[in-house]
Amino acid sequence: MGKALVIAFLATLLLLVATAVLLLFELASSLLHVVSLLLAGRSPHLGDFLPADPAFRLWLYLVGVYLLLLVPLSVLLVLLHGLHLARKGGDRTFPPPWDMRGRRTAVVLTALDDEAAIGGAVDEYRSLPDVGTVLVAENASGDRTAEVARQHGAQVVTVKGRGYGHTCIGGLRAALELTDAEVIVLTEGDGTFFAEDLRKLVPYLADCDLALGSRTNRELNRPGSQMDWFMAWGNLFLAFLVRLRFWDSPFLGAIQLTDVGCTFRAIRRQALERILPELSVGGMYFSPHMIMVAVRNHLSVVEAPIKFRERVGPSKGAGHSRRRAISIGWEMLKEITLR
Ligand SMILES: Nc1nc2c(ncn2[C@@H]2O[C@H](COP(=O)(O)OP(=O)(O)OP(=O)(O)O)[C@@H](O)[C@H]2O)c(=O)[nH]1
Ligand SMILES: [Mg+2]
Repeated sequence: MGKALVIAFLATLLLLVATAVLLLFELASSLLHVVSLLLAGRSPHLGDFLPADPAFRLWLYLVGVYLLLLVPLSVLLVLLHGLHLARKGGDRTFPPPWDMRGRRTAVVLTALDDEAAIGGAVDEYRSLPDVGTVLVAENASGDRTAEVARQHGAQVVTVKGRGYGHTCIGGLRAALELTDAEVIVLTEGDGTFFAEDLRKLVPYLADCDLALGSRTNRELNRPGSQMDWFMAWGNLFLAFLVRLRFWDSPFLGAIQLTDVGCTFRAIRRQALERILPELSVGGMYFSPHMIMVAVRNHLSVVEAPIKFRERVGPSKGAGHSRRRAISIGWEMLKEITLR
């Protein structure tokens, strides 16, 4: 049902936009008609201001019926159906509760040509008491990223396959293979995240499998961060689509999500072992892919706001340019809607 909900929602949005554009054209032509009447010395009537095309009037009528009758009715049915299912118990499972004290933690940092940022990032994570190993997942850097990471005490993992997603998957796999960590943290080596925010994410693992960071909280965004209005609206919109995709009436979505592109996330070892074979997206839209794989595998996923600041060094992702952000957003939209 989730897929149908997302497609119906997007189709309704498109319908609204198309109707607004058509309405503008119709109003413009009515206005021209009124001006021509005035120039001819005749006084226009109220009807002269309204769209005259009978086909367009029929269109407006049908759209009106759809929006005022069919949409509210469908929303009501979906809500009631979901509430009914929830009352019957549903198929929810909960991970066994965890005592978080002394849990061994490994941190995976993604990095590509991040020579300027990686040293500081590695130092920050290594200074945290619970963090054992810091891995830097790296592949095609043309600069000294790997060398600097090693100098600062990180273990460098050379990942096969270019791209952000391949890097995340390779780094997560290496954390399972090379360490005995019970908590695995994925984050970026570009300096945008605060290592200390692990204290906000990891404690959630006492009661859930995967704790996601969210960068869309205004109060936690530092000046110069990548999260401008466009990125914030885009992430909130796509996060809403994920909620629709995994619809749950009592909580308006099986997962409370406000950001789909935040790399900073912490996961229990057993949960990662479960989903790793299904992680397959190599590109920049890996983040929502991992969230969706987790929900499909019935992992319990919690999101928490974290701080976000300006990047050190040149961006390779959505912060690079508006065009790049739109193309990544489009890939994410397809992933959320069609997969
Ligand atoms: N190894 C590797 N790392 C990558 C690749 N693409 C991106 N990264 C890293 O993954 C992280 C995300 O890329 P960023 O350039 O920060 O993109 P972004 O987070 O969307 O945008 P900004 O933070 O604004 O720059 C960074 O740590 C990059 O260095 C890649 O192809 N290979
Ligand atoms: Mg980044």
